[in-house]
Amino acid sequence: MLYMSRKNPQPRSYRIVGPQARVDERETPHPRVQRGELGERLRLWRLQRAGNDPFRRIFGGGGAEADPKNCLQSIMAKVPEGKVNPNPLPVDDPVKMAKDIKEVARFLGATVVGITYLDQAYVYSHRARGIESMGQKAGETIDLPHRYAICMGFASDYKKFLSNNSPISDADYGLGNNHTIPTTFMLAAYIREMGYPARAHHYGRGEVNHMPLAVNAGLGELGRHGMLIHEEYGSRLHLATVTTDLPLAVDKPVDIGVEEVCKYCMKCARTCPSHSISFGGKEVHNGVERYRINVDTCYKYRPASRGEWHNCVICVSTCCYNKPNTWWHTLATKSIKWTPIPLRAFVIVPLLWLDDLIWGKRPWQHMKWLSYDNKPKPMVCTIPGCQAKHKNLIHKRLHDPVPETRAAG
Ligand code: B12
Ligand code: SF4
Ligand code: SF4
Repeated sequence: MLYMSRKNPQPRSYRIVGPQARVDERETPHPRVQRGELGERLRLWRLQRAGNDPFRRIFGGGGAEADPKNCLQSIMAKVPEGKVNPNPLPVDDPVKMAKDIKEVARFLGATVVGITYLDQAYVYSHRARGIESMGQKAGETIDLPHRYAICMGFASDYKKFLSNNSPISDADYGLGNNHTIPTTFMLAAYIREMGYPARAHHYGRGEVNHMPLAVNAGLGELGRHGMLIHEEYGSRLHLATVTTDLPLAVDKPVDIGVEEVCKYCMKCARTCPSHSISFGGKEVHNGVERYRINVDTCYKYRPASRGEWHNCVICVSTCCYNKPNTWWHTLATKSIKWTPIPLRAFVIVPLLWLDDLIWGKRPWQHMKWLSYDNKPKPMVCTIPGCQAKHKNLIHKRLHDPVPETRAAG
């Protein structure tokens, strides 16, 4: 079925240009990799990626090797949904209710919250996995008739991400994913106890594409690297959603200047080790004009970690919006936002110059934590007798926008 999104004002970081088809979860990257459609090497990597790292094993990056009983994601995916209280609390003022629900979401652990209508275009059409306890079967159609989406972001640790890519950034990424689980679970349960249906969509299980909902809910804008950028936290926000019928006032999409910054910056495209982020413009896909990454090459880069890490977060840490929460970061982002659109380039270009000068063209920090140390390790060559010191695991090369040079680099 095709959907034409009309309910919200058009955000600046994307444009609806035609009808959108609901995405079949079975055709999204993880199930495709699991079926071997992106090659046997990647399929095996996904199955055997746990290694011995206890963080990776508890945070759900365990593949077939880790014990699911030690993993919150596996446990929570199976917990059935509670009943809706048959005596609903009357809601006279959806504006006040929205304010209260945001406060509850923050109290329960979310860093930022916004509310939008649940656009059916962003509900998966069919589920990839069956969950017996929920009475759900793999391959069946998804019916999620809720009216609202409460969109939440959970901030990762700025410093730990700067160790990218390493077991330290990986542990923090895994923790962020897991933070989404209890908060959405408790918020959905809280709303059901108020007498309204509600469902948690978190890292353990979910039926929605969080990103477009979060953009519509005003959490941020879509960047060149294909992710949501929040004014304060950049892209180091894990996203999660609670869908519900509780009457709520909705938020509006925001303009924080990402549209102009991404035109000049391109830092993520220069630093992406797999060349998955385009130096070019937006493209039209499924009725939406937006920046889009090469998903296959991004995914195929993961086994390059040789077991050191799981999730590449280079584009998250590199993004010039990814800064600690300080007065000078607020000053920089506000000055872009408050400058009239035609004049923004005059603010952005000097700020980007400063960004490269102070933070480096490829932000990275040497870090030690527990027994982890992200110091580049020399690659051990398996050719008998070879004495050469090969390249290390830390990718620091910058790419050039010219395609010929990129291919050579
Ligand atoms: C599969 C998946 C991946 C795959 C494929 C990514 C992709 N683009 O599809 C791989 C393994 C490559 C991947 C990588 C990463 N991912 Co990922 N991924 C997902 C997952 C589980 C499903 C996405 C999906 O359904 N894709 C299939 C179709 C829909 O993809 P698509 O057409 O290319 O559309 C993408 C975007 O354009 C956008 N989108 C789709 N339609 C529309 C419409 C509009 C209007 C807008 C604005 C956007 C939009 O959503 C899609 C997801 O990126 C989501 C969680 C979720 N349920 O949303 C997380 C998610 C998108 N990933 C996330 C992150 C953080 C990452 C990584 C940094 C970490 C990592 N290494 O795993 C990298 C970043 C890569 C990048 N630059 O985008 C976050 C993004 C957070 C944010 N601030 O935006 C999410 C939301 C997980 C979460 N709960 O926080 N991921
Ligand atoms: S996650 Fe890594 S490989 Fe994928 S787009 Fe970002 S920087 Fe590139
Ligand atoms: S690094 Fe620059 S170009 Fe890439 S998403 Fe962030 S602001 Fe946009």
